[in-house]
Amino acid sequence: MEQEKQKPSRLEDLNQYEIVVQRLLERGVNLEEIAEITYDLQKKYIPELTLEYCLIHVGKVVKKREVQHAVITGLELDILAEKGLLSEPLSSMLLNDYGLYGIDEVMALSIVNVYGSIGFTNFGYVDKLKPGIIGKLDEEGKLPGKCNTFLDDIVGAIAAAAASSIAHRFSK
Ligand SMILES: [Ca+2]
Ligand SMILES: [Ca+2]
Repeated sequence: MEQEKQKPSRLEDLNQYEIVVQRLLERGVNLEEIAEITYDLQKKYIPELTLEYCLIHVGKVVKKREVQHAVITGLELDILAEKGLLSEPLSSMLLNDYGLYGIDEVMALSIVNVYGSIGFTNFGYVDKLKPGIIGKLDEEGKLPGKCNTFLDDIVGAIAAAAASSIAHRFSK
């Protein structure tokens, strides 16, 4: 495995990184579980891939300011929906994960977008198959009073973006 240089860029926010990791944890998701999806997406292309390497790339994705903004916004909407603090019709749409509501997927695309077109393919795959923690979040979101409408797409998008980040490094 090649060495990863850890240089901060203006696109990254390390303070907000801690907040975002904590928010995800509070919603029942840790970065390792996201890395497992990334690993599943990429292992067929890169036999020497390790879970640790996937976790590094998940971390890189979550350090990006643009990604952090999507996570913070999406999770907040899920939480407000659970607390009954949103007005209608949005409240029912989010609590019932209304099938024709696609703003959660659109927001997730803003995460995937950071890594170009491979990201979209990976996200489509994850969105369809709901592997690992995403399937769990999907089921949990169906419980009364629980809302994971934004969370499942955000997790899928981070995993897909990390897979794309890895793919870019190996496509030389
Ligand atoms: Ca949706
Ligand atoms: Ca969703």
